[in-house]
Order: sequence, then structure tokens, then C-alpha cells
Amino acid sequence: MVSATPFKTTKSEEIFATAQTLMPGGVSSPVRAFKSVGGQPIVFDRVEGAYIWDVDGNKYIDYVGTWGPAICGHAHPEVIAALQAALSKGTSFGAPSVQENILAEMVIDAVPSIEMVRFVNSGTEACMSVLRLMRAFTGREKIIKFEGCYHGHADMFLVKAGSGVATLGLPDSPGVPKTTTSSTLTAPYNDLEAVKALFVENPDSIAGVILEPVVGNAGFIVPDAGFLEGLRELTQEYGALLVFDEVMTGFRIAYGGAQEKFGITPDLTTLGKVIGGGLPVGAYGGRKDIMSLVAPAGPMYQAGTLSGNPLAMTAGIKTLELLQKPGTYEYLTQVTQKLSQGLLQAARDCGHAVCGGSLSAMFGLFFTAGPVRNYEDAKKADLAKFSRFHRGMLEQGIYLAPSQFEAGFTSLAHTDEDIEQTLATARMVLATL
Ligand code: HOZ
Repeated sequence: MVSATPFKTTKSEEIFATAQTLMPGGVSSPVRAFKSVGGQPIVFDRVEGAYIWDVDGNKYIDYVGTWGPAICGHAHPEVIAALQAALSKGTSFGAPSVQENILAEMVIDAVPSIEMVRFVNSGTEACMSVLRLMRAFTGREKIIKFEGCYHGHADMFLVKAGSGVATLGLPDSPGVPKTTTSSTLTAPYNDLEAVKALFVENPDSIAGVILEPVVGNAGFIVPDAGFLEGLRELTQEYGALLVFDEVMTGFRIAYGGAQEKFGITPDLTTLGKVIGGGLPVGAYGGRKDIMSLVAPAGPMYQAGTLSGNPLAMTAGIKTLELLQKPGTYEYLTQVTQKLSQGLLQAARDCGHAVCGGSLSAMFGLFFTAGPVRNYEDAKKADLAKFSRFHRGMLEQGIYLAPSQFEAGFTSLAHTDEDIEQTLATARMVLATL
């Protein structure tokens, strides 16, 4: 057991009880409410490296990593020092800063598809802006998204969406006008034929295809061989744009994201999470001829008071600098593979049907024999068993994402010892399920 003290969450419970009277569901974002895994969410006090501590003093090995940004480990001393220096100059300028240029250059150098970039404040903002840009550039309205993929909570994307929508088993959200989503076409992930059929039915009206190149919001699902290539060819054939939502995978699957890993260059890319180093940031970028449409260079309007915020830029710059060190992605791959393979083996040894895998610093496990190639497959997993697994691990000091439909994240701070500790705990918990 990681925690030195017995598992008690009295203070968490008190604080969360008050939170529920103040905020819908007691939270600022739905998945963290633990609705699908049962029990109450843990209220945190501090984070450092691979660990988090709750308000009752329990310590956990963390595989959520604040949902992705903490790839160097929480509160990395160099990120904190850079932020302290930046903080002494103020918190927001609402005007150009040199930090924006530095981070923009780093992003452009790293991500194959990005020749020009616009910083925003979240992944949701990046995706809703890129959608407007897809439509502005092509003069077409329809888009194709994939079932179980999540591109933030903008109206047009809340169709068969993953993440919290999948976690809570929600139908399409009330408040989203049908007219807004009528241009959103959907296909099962990894189903090239379904995408082809949509293009054949709508040859001149599809602005583009947007997807998570590696899915993290329906659980962890990798693209079949040839799927991304096929999408690249189809979009080119029909004069549509290909957009990779790399909010989760950017600078995580590889320094240049999933597009570098798979060698497929989309027209546009959205980013978030890692490029903010733990502060709120999103970005969208791509071909210069397309990005030149964005105001004030062009007519497509999009703006933001805190966009390009100097603190967020500083945390992003330092985080990317840390990721540039030799051996980074080799280490992330090795540590995550050990974790993922160990978890699968432990589950099989205990007689559970299980499947999953990892790619660089992202992993997932489904309680079903699989294979899981899309959202329909993911839904066949034993969700009740996942809940019991989640709870058992939590009580023994391992913090996993509180949903079967979220990927797990590792960091440079996770040590071999942390992985051993996690696997020993998993073996114990899996034997009781
Ligand atoms: N959209 C994130 C998960 N994919 C955030 C979840 C949360 O913070 O509740």
C-alpha cells in the first residue's frame, strides 16, 4: 500500500458535500465526479512528480496526470521556476509577447502539419475554431466525425461524443439545436468503408474529416493499419480537409504527435493539454494558406482575451524544452509498456477477459476479450468490473481515470518502482473482482 495511513476520506466527503450545493454535481467538469465508477470523488490538496495527495493525507500514484498535461510529472521544478519568474512580470497582457513567438516556433518546428498557429485557451476552443476554419476555407458545411471521438463540448461535436458524454451514457445533449448538428455526419472509428459511403452520398458538401488519430476519449483505441492513410486519400479525392485532433496525442505519442508517429500529415491540427504545461491552453494550426483566413490576417473571426497568456506560454515552452531531451519518448514508451503489459497479464492470470495496449505515454485496458476497434466494441466492456477495479486500486493508492472511456497517462516522473508498486496492487485487486 502506498499510503502510510488507512484509507479514510472524511475530509474529501465533507468538502464534496459542500461542493454539491455550490456547483452542478459538485464539480467543474463531469468525468471527475466519479459518476460511472461509484463512490465519491477524491478532493486533492497537492501534486508532485508522479504523485497526488488528497485532503485526508492519502498519497496516490497518478495515471490521470490532470487529464494529460503532466507529461513531465506534476509541478516539475523547472516549470515552476519559469512560472515564478514569469509571474513577477504580471499575469496577463492581452497584447503580443515574445513568449508567444517562442512557443509558436516550437510547435511549428515539431508538428509536421503546422506552418502557422493560433493560441486559444482550451482544447474545446481549438476544435470549435478549427471547425469554423474548415467551413470558411472549403465553403462547405458538413463534417465527418467518429463515434466515441471527443472534440470538446461545442454544439456541433456533441453527436455520439466520447469522454464525459460516453461516461455518463448521455444521449445527444439538450440545448443543442438540431440545425446545429444536422451537418455533423458520423462513422464508426476504423471503418473506412463507412467514410467512403458518406463521401459518395455527399460528394461536394463535406468540409472535412476530424478525428483523434489515436482515440483517448472512448478508452484507448489505436488506428488500424491503413485507416489514417485511407482518410488522407479520401479527403484529398473529395477536396475536403483532414483534421487531427491532437489535444491528447500532441507531444505525447511522439514529440510531433500522432502525425509524426504514423507519418500522415493532416491539413489542420488541434492541440491542448501538454502545450500548456498544466495551464489552460489550446491551439489550432496547419497549412499557411488555410490559417491565413483567420482574423485579422483574413475574414474568419476568432478571438480571446486570455489567448497567448504569458504564464501559459511560459509553462508550455519549458515543458516542450524538457521533452526535447534525448531519450524522453524511449523512456515513456518503456515505462508505459511495462505497465500496460503487466496489467493485461495480471488480469489474464486472474481469469478476466481483457484487452488493451499502449503507445508512448498513453495506455488503456478494457474488461472484454476484444478486440476493441471502435466505440461499439468499447461499450461491450464490463463496466461494472471496471468500477470495482477502479475503486480497489483507489483504496490502495493508485489513481486511475474514473471512467472506462478515458485513456490512462504516464509521465517522465513515473519510475520503475512506481510501476512495480502499481502492478503488485493490481494483482491483489484483480484477484478479488
Ligand atoms: N475532457 C477531459 C477528459 N477527456 C476532462 C475530464 C474532466 O476533467 O472531468
